[in-house]
Amino acid sequence: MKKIVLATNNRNKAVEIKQLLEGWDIEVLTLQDYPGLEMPGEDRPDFAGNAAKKAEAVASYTGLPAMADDSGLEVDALGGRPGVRSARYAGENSSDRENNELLLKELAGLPPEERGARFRCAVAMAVPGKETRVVEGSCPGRIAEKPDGEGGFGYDPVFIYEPEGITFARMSSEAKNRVSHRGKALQKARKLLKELL
Ligand code: ITT
Repeated sequence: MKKIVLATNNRNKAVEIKQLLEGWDIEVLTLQDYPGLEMPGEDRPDFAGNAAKKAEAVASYTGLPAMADDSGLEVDALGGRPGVRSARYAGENSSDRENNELLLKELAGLPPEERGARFRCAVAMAVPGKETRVVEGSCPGRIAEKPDGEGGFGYDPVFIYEPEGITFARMSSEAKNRVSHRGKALQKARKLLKELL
């Protein structure tokens, strides 16, 4: 059976990615299968560069095809922040709750029409001996005035998906996957995988 390694330490991402590869004749390994592997820092200015860097590090360590996701939230009123720093927005080891609190504080007092934002995701596929390929997806929405919902992870409780009028944290994982930045990027990544594997 063909194998692929998911180059992420984020369990929630791994679950979403595995759901989207369900039904494929492919064994999905994760970084937990390679405890000796140290991931490189995410120091590139864009999602695509960071995703490629993560996937290439894992492909060269394991000798197997690797898939990495780099993603984050861009808020219009903050000039696109937190962007590539989304995981570390409120500090180096900040929790989802701390990041969400800081975001709501920075946007305090802004009316709904000035709370526009988008999630973005780049998925990179690195196959030893081949050129790395990157695909992207985005999902527009609006930042809520307070957190709402228990599902998802990260900024999901404060991100309102406009067509439904509810936060990602209130949507089922299937419904979120159908419309999310990661879902869209992974639909494209499925095509890439067919070509590359
Ligand atoms: P890896 O680098 O190990 O994959 P990470 O959590 O550090 O895991 P990123 O550097 O790509 O991942 O940071 C992305 C951050 O953006 C993530 O921690 C969340 O806070 C946020 N994010 C990305 N996708 C999201 C989603 O679908 N829902 C909510 N928040 C999301």
